[in-house]
Amino acid sequence: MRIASTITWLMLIHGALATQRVVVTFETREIAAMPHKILNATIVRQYGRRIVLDLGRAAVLPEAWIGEMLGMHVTVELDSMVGVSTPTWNLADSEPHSIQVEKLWARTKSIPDVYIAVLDSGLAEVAKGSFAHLVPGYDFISDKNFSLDGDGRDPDSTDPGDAGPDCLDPSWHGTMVTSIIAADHRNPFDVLGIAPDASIISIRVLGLCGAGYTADVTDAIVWAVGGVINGVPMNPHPAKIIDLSLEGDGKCPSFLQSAINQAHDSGALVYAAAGNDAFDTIANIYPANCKNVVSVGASTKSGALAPYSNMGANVLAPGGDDDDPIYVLSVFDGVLSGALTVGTSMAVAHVAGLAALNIVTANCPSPSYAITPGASSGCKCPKGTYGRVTNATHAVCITCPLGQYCPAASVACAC
Ligand SMILES: [Ca+2]
Repeated sequence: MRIASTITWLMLIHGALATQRVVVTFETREIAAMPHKILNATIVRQYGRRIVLDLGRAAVLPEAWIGEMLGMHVTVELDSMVGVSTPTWNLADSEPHSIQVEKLWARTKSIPDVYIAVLDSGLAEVAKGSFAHLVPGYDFISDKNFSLDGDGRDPDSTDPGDAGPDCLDPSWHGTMVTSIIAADHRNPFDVLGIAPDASIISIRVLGLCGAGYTADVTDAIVWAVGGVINGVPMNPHPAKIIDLSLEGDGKCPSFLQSAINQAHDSGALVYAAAGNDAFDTIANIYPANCKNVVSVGASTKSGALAPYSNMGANVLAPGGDDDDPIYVLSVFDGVLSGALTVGTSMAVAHVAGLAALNIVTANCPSPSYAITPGASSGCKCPKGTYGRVTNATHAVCITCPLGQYCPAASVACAC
């Protein structure tokens, strides 16, 4: 049986890449992850139970033939569909557990005066043309051994690729996250950003293998909201929304908390990933566990907590799973491409994008945000429930599924 994400896999290859590709589905992800050798074909990527095969200029490769080559039963799908631009499951109004953003787009796609700081690995050069409103960011990576651009801090937040000896493929994480928030709808891969008319401040804090120092993240938060950082010119566009699709282990460091408090006091909304460790609590995951942060866990197409998502976040938003991942912009072989990914990082981006819409529509009482830290909104879910973003204007309290951990007071504001 094939799955809904098939369409997005197919979209992965229309556009810049002209060679023929197929998606091969195995019975388990363990089998898919095993080394496979297939004559005249290249394995492009393994994803969950699937691999993507590049067949070069081959005409048609029968399913039975590939199965025989692999020595097992597999499902093979050919790439033949092009030009699909309808919203994927995580965005569509027709999906009960998406953020249902289509109707809201008829009212606004946000405005350039809404500045969203994305603290991540930066933006790939080839992706920059796919955003309508990029304003100057900054590279806050201070350690030359992590920066991969040959120097420390500088005004260029371009992601040079974060691969290294211990991580052979660059993640393009910042590009994926930012595309969920604000990809221009005219991009060649039909990735539909949630708030494409908002302005993006891409701030680089994650380098080699997607890692970075918390102190750099801390400075970047202060800078993002217009604070002073020695040696760095002031940010002329203070952010109202901060996306922290990153996680560290332990209590919230006091220096990080101070920066978050400064952002909060400036009126900025700070969203952080619950983390992808399948823990039953975020007590030891920062910045999700910091005060004045809305922590975001990942939900699946069916509305369930995603299997990798840490529990105990303030709200859930689409992060996807192997069967129904999230469609994003990324880079393959040096060129812009559509791609599929999952994670609480992607869930955070959904909430950040929604916030950029809600600031404009003012659907909620002042401050005009649907999803605000409980301290300022007074909206909290009772014990035994958690908040879930159900559409563009509401986060509602959901009863905890049996056996799942819920924090005593999750944040959710329905308005
Ligand atoms: Ca640098």
